[in-house]
Amino acid sequence: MHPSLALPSTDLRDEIRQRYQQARANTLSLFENLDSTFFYRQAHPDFSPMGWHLGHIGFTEGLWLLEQGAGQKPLFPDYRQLFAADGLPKAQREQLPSFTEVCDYLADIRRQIFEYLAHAPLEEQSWLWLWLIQHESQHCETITWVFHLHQRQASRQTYIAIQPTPLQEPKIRGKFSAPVSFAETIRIEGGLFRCGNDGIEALDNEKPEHLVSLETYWIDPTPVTCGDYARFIDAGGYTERQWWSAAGWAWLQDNPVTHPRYWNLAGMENHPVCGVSWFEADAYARFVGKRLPTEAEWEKAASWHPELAARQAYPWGAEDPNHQRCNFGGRQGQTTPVTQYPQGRSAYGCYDMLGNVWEWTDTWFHPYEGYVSFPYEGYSKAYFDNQHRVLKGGSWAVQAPVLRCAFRNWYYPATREHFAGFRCAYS
Ligand code: AVJ
Ligand code: FE
Repeated sequence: MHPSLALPSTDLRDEIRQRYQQARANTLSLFENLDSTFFYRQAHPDFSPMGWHLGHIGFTEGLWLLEQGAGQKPLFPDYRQLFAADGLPKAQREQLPSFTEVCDYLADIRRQIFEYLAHAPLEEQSWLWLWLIQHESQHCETITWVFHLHQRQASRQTYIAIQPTPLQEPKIRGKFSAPVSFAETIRIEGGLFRCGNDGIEALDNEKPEHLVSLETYWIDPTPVTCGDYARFIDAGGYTERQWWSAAGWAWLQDNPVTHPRYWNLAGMENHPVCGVSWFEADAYARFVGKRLPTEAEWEKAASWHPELAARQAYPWGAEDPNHQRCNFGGRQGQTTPVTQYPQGRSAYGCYDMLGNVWEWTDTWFHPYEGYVSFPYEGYSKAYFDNQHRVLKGGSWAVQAPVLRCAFRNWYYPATREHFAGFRCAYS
């Protein structure tokens, strides 16, 4: 995995510097021509203002590399309370310095970080440098959806109905609650599968690698599309109790939604559904007589190469993500049709396993046996509470450093503001 990181140490320092610069350029591009109310204001009570995320990215680098790593005194003690993750409640994060001031703060920290990089003990520390770039990448994605929430609120977009595409006959026998095409569902042979990631870039929750025993299962070649999902809506999916779990139905009564969060259908029939809670994903899967895949099932479909009998870092092999393989890095500004990237297919033939939308799985976020926290206890451990579901695969808005089959994201099942869809599986 990441063969370029196995280079001799001067090259590794250059490589890290380049990756840091690339990540920062991506981050700052999210703020170009930004409406200043978007910078300072919360778009939603659960999420911080965009400007806060920017300051927090700098603060976190300073904390781990300059304070913990280089042993320096806090550089900007006045910003600690504001930008630390455990500093202020989200509602109190609107009192921000200006964009220019935050940029100066970030640049000052970066200057010192690059001085430190010239002599930092990378032999024992490269994982921390790689952790920080993934930290920044994840906040970039949050910045992007906070931006989208603001934008949609500003333009008050509403649900527009579309014509569903004609139904195809089911090709596989079984008792299905709704007509749906199983023709292209992919069969994945059971057996022992190696899950997780012991690579240098792995976050704490990906480690250690371990064997999981899977029964033979079938998985959809693409995420569920808006066209597919429109049938669920039109068939009364949001009003019929039968498709919903008890928790899902209770959630729906408290949150009477009628379509996904990012639902604007004109011309989007072949795009993946984006902005659904886990409950909606689960209800849709029941509606078509399927279920959500477990994390291990998803990971095998994405990474296992049956002919080579080998696991791959990316669905297509070992080559780093690029724009021929998947939709990521905000380049498209939105989702793309689910079959747009044939070169990104997994060995089993699944499209869009990386990029486009995160995919909900049936698995609760839990530690693998032998889990050890880093760089701090609260990064993952605080969320091993059987209240968060695992999502896999990354969205169109994630940066390359977090795109890989083993990466694990997690949210409460009720969260639907992030760029998440799902694909279905069955046994
Ligand atoms: C893994 C995306 C849920 O954004 O809350 C960022 C990642 N943790 N800073 C989040 C994270 C600390 C986390 N998610
Ligand atoms: Fe953070």
